[in-house]
Amino acid sequence: MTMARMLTVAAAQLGPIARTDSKASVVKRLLALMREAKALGADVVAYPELALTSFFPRWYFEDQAQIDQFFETEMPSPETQALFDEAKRLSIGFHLGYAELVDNAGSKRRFNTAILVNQQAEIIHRYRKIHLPGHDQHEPWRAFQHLEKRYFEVGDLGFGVVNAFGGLMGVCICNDRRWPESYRVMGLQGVEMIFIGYNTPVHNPPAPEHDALSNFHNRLVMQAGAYQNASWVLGVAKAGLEEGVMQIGQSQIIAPSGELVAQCSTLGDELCVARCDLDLCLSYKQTTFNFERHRQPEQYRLIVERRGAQLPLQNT
Ligand code: CDV
Repeated sequence: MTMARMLTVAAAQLGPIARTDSKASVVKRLLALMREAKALGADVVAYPELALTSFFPRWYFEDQAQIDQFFETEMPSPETQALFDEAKRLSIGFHLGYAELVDNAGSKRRFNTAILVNQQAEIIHRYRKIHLPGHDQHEPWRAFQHLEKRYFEVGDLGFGVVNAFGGLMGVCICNDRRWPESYRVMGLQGVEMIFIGYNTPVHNPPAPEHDALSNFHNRLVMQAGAYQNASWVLGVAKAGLEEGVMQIGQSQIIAPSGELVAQCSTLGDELCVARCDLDLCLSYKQTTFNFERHRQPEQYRLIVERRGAQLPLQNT
């Protein structure tokens, strides 16, 4: 008989963060959510992408010093130390997204990063966002910018999976969730829970006809990713009207069956909590998605050999 492996997780959705809000004031909000998560029995609390500041890629800055104010040069940093201290005191793990500035003897690299921290407040996993959406030049015609391609480098750590919290944990960030490859690379390492923080504007300037489908697409990709890779998925939003830009909420916890088991209902600071049996992954991993038995990687070569679509030659 299979024993259940229960992990109680809380998706800690954040409401808007103003540009003038200090990191210290945001950390106070994160601490309040952490304490509430613990009181509700959570073993792990998950915060969104770039959780310490307003979503700054919406602005075009020329002054690098101004951009760098949104970044952390160390973790824990003086402002976030309190999070690590409280996590250790409460014995709760956490997932945190933030802007990471790596300074190697004067050579600076910037990443959109998320970490997993265990109940002893040790960083046990780091992921740097790979699918960076948006553009790298100022495009004034847009209602707001999306300059992730300007402010961040493509992540260099791959889609790793780590043994933590009694199971196999993975992380990807926001736009990564729209790409089946993100989930599959983790699925091929046996992932059992995937943490995904996001900042998703309702309005998509290059394709406004998609706006009405923003919440649907959010659910669609995460439910498909969970089911097709037999893994739990936690999606955590920074939501609401932030500096004039409306962002979707619907932070959610999805089972390996693809079913939604918990979801936030506001656009503010809010927890949704689920008691997740990691062993629920097994029946999918051993049957429909038994990769070893059913996958045909030789037939998928184009996925790694080709980036963009090339049309087949016409028959003449
Ligand atoms: N932060 C993001 O990666 N946002 C993108 C938006 C720009 C489409 C997303 O995929 O939600």
